[in-house]
Amino acid sequence: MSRSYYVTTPIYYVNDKPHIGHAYTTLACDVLARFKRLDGYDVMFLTGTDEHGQKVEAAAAAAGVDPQSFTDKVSQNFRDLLGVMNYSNDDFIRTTEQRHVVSVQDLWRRLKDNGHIYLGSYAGWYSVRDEAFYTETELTKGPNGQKIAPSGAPVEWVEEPSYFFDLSKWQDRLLEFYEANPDFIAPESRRNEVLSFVRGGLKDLSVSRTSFKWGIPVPGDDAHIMYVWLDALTNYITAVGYPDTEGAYARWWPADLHMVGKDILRFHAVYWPAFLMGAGLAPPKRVFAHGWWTNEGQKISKSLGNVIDPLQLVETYGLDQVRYFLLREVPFGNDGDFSHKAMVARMNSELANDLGNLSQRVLSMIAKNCEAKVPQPGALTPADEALLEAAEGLLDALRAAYDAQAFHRALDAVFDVVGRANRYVDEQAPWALRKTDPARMATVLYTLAETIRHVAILLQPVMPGSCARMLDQLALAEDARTFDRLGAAHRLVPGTPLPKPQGVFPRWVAPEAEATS
Ligand code: ME8
Repeated sequence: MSRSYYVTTPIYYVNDKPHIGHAYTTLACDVLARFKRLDGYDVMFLTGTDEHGQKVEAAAAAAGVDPQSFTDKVSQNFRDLLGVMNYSNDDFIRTTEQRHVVSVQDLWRRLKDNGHIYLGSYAGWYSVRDEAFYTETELTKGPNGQKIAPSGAPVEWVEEPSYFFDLSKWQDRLLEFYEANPDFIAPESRRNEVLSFVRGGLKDLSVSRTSFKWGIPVPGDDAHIMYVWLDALTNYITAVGYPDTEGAYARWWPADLHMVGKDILRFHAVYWPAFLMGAGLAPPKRVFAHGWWTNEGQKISKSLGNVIDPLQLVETYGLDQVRYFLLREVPFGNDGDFSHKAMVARMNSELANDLGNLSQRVLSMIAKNCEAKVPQPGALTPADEALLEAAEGLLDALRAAYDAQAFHRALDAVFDVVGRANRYVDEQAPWALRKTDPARMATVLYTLAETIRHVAILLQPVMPGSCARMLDQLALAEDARTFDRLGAAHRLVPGTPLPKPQGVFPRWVAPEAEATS
């Protein structure tokens, strides 16, 4: 059986439309899924929507519709985004689906049977916006003196009967688990935050609510609705067939990676492994918490009216330009700022000038001077060999970078080779060789075409559409674009006819400039 890779996004609340932050997390997973597929893995890439809980119930009430119709409608916006962003997910889970209700209730029963759930009553602070409980000491004072959660969200006092999960008993087992699995939480700084949170002691967790109805009932006690995070986290096993623990579950679980934003790390790195271990199931292999996007330096929020709509970004700058920018602009894990200026700078300098021009120049010279066929190379010089070696060495560097979720490092490595190729064009000056040494010109152009083949194959996960067009122009068959075709053994075949070259990465043109030109 081939190697498998199971990657998940958070499932997004359907209280509102998707924005750049949601698009970002799913993009990162899409790139990993595509990279692994091209590298010969069987991949399961899951995303979906989190449709229960008080926050969604309140949003439906505010919209004046029943929660089910409301979630049907808003969830559709997230499914539409998949097409807009060219995501390659294998499944889309909604927590209102029957398969999920069955799965969550089964997990509950296991936890109950194993003695980890007991009935009590909760009196404390709750934030509907975060769907999280807070202790008094975690709260701070807001601008009007009211209590607020660390996230800035308002909190309310809640007192009601509640079932509890015995989280307080899991401190040592969790710490042992983190110790034994040093790669479980990334990046390192986030891992340290989780470790110190757990070392500080854990309180039992309220896992049911009685004050609203929109959720999955507790088996055997309908007055209680399951805490939305217990419901939501379980999606990751529902999608691989749980409660059936053979078949798909045995194939995919434990997940290789849960990708999340830093806001929800605690749920994934503390509660989720404890629930799973409590139910006798294996915890996931890794949780990566990425950073936060701001818009032109400002926090993104509905009240500021600066929410970035991914569809609008794509319409303005182009899909692959946006995909590239989001993963290139900041080291993955750090916070990032979206600005028009930064977007245009990367689009014009790196994509249009460095990569687009390289390909366009080389292919035009081949079209003009080599009868529009892959040129026939002669003996390679050390300069040719150095460039080819750099291109052929990329795969190993990229594997390491992607396994560490270091998207920026992967892109840096590829663009380093693009830079070398551009310098090589200038040094070798194939246009001058046309008259003086056409055989040498053919070798130089061949070396460049082969470098472009590597670059375009390796950039497919990030810019699938544009790279497909680049590879079409090298007349590379669809089934010759996987990573096992990289390297010297599968070089371009001299004499292969090439189509007419076309630009792949347009420069940004301001709308007014376009109108007057
Ligand atoms: O938390 N920058 O759903 P959610 C970067 N339903 N990423 C951002 C972002 C920003 N400004 N804003 C949002 C939930 N995100 C739960 C998850 S999982 C079992 C349940 C991304 O709709 C980021 O991935 O509030 C963050 O973790 C997620 O959206 C929160 O989405």
